[in-house]
Amino acid sequence: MCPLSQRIDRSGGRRPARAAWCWVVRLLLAAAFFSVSPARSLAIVNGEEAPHDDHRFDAVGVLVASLPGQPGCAGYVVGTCTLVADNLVITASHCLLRPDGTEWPPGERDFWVRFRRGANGAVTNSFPGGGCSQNYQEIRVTSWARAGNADLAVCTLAAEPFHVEPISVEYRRAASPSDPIVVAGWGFAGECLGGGDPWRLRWAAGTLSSGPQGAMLAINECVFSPCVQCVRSGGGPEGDSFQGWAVPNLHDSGAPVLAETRCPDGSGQLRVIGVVMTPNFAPRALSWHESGLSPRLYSTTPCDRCPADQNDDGVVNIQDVFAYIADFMSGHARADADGVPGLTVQDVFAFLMRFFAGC
Ligand SMILES: [Ca+2]
Repeated sequence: MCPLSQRIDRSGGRRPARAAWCWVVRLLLAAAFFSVSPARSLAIVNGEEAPHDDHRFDAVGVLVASLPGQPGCAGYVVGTCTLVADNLVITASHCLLRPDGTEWPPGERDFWVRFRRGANGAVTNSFPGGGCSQNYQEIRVTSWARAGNADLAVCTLAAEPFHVEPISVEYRRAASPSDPIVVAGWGFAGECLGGGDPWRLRWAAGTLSSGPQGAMLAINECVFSPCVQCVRSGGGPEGDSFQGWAVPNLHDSGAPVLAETRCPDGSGQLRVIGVVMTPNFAPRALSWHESGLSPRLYSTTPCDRCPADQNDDGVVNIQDVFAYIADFMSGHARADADGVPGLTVQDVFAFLMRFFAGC
């Protein structure tokens, strides 16, 4: 047998031969461990913990339900959500519903959003369950609206969180199956549904699944049955154990599906392109705009794009004016240019001012 702890050799002589093969076995086991672990860590199932110093992930909050009148820290986790404007979070609407899919009667549940960065700037990257603490921010949801045709909801918070920058929704670029994505959520970490360590903010990189990307984003081709099984290999750049797809788990419902844009200054900008509905699918954030619901959401200009380059071809010319007119007339969210949600004539003026200002 191979002992788990090394006994100190006080004789000063050579170690017995058995100790030599023990170390070989240990080295082989260590090599096997380190060759498997990094690959597995690339999926959100067993995903990597969000770094404390990456402020972009501060906008990803844990959604908590409590009995009326009780604080969020006395409640239970129902999903994940993302701050997309000063006091608005987007999530999956089923997180806010009863298990049978109907709405809670008025006054039967309060909802709260817990952000990992406290008002003092410190980060607590885990939800402690029951018990209250001052180390993070919990803000009550005062109202919420949901899209009738998509599993999307937008919640209005009672206050704006301190030190948390919203992640803008992406309305301008259509997602393609090969796009790299990031999923960040507070769900369970295990390879089986509901298994593993819950309620630590983790992220995972991957690509969207193959196939046409309409109102729904297919975020992986793996299933929980009850553990992760992938039906075929995917196209992920990292080639991880789940074939390059981010695989959400229980309580990752409502989590953002994020596209990362490389900015001219070398930084990376995250933008919400969808919201996790199941481990396999996410409705596009654009569905909210297309549903015409209130509160409206405004999509900021990506950091790598000139605001006047409406057709995204890299140059600013008269074609962009035509493209803007077409977007405005069709009601596309790309025409929302003035920073105020919704399309009005003020957006036309805002676009023309950008156009004549150039880039
Ligand atoms: Ca252009």
